[in-house]
Order: sequence, then C-alpha cells, then structure tokens
Amino acid sequence: MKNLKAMIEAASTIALGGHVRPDGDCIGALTAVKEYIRINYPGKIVDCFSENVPAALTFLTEPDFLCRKHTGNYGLFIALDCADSKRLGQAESVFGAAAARVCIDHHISNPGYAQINIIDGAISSTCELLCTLMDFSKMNQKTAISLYTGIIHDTGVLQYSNTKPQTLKTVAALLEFDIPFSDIIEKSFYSKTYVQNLLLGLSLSKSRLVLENNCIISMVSIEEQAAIGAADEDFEGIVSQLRLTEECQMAVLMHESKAGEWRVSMRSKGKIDLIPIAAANGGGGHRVAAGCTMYGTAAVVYEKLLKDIEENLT
Ligand SMILES: [Mn+2]
Repeated sequence: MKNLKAMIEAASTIALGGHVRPDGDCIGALTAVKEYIRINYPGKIVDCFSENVPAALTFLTEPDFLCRKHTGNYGLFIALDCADSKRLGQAESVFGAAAARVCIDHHISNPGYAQINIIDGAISSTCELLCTLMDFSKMNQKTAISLYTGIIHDTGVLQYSNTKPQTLKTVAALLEFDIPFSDIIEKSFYSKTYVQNLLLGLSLSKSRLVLENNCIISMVSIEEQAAIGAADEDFEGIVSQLRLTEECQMAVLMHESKAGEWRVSMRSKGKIDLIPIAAANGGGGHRVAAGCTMYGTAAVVYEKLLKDIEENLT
C-alpha cells in the first residue's frame, strides 16, 4: 500500500478507468478515488475515463466527470473494477501509455495486468477493497456515498453471498458519514423508468425454462428493444429478476446491442459456476455473475450458449 501512496504522490497527472458498461461498483470506485485524491493530494490533475454513466448513477458524478479530451500521457493510471485491460475499452491505450500502472479489483479472473496489482477475489466489491486502502479519517461524505453505492450494487443491497461480516462493518463505518442511504438504494438500485419497466415485462414474458429447468433464458432483439424505445443500459437489473425464478439454478439475458451482436448477462444461484461459460465466449466475471458478447443470428448464439451451459452443469 505504501507503494500506491508513493505512486500517487509521484504523479502530477493521474488517469482513472473502469470497465466497459460501467455499473454501480465501477462508477462508485471512480468517483470515490477521484474525490479522495482531490481532497488529500491537492494540485493533482485527475481525469476519469469511462463509457457513459448510467442515468441511475449520475447523482454520483459532476457534469464534467468524464474526460473527453486529454493531452499527453499520464504519470499514473489506476484501473478500477476491471478484470482485463481490454475491458478498459477506449481507455486501454491511455492505460498502456501511462508511466505507471495500478490495478485495484476484486474479479477472481484478473491476471494482474498492471505494475502494482491489488486484487482480492474474495471481497464483495472494488469499493469495499478501496475502503481497506483509504484512511477513513481523510475521507469526506462524498467519498463515503460513492463507496457505499458500489458496495450496495455488487452485493445486491447486502444480500448476495459475497456479503461478509467485514462488509457490514465497512458499511457501518461509511454510515458514520451520515449518508442518505435509503435514498441511495431507492434511486440507484430499485427505481425504474417507465421504459425500463416495459423492458422488464417484455424480458420476463419472453423467458423460457430450459435444460430441465436448470436455466431460465430470455432473448430480446434489437427490433423489440427499439419498439419500446429502450437503450442498452435499460437492461440493468433484469437478469437479477429472472434469477429469482424459483425453479431455476441460473438465469441468462441476451440482448442484441447491434445487429448480430448479443450482450449476454448471466446470474447463478451458486451451484453452477458461470466463469467457464463466460470464458468459453471471450467473457468473464464472477462465479455467480458473469457476462460475454456473442456474434451471430439469434438461433446460432442461442444454441451455442445453451451447449456451453449444458457442458458446465454438474
Ligand atoms: Mn465490481
């Protein structure tokens, strides 16, 4: 950790980046680190690289949060919540060009692609991991809100099996900052727009139980998505609803983001390990939450994925 502190101190320009299709943990980690550096290391330039922030998380960000144009190479790049440098998306080249590189992550599949890798595959979230690296006495409420949001999102509001006694102790320490936790949960986790609810209804009504009820799967085409005016990020949370289906062991949501390009989100109740299924299709994630992108017609990607799942049923 001393190394990380020394690296931050040594760099005058710092870039932060997270994974493509950013979620609550990713945006929470970016905004928390940005704010923590801003208040504790005055004078540093900190630029954040990410795809667009989902609407439900914009309460964490300022309008100029994302770096649209940068000049020169950074003294330090800190990759957050990102298991693979390729998943940094457009920031991958910025990462590669930085003088020093750090990765802070909790994905078990992370090979450690930076110079300093702080990776804990057993911890709930990158935001919980950041809490072990940050000095709470040097944190402000804004930082605490970001970290809390990340932990809440990756634990499904402290519900998933990755929630440990230490997670709750960390959350208790964050609540000491008098953060509006009820509002954060409702606004960022449960609240849905009308279009998002329509999309949820469509996804549920199109779902099928397959593989002797082990798996529930739903596919939404780009035409169906367009017909209700939904965007890619409106699919957030739908696979978790599918996973609640009593009969199944795992849930899959496939949606076509471009013609012939399918984004696949998977959730398991624990028995089925999703990592090999995602890895077989160039994706990654965790044992109980993973994803990948597949290419082809609906019928082709459906058959291929079902075969991969079947091979990994125990
Ligand atoms: Mn995460």
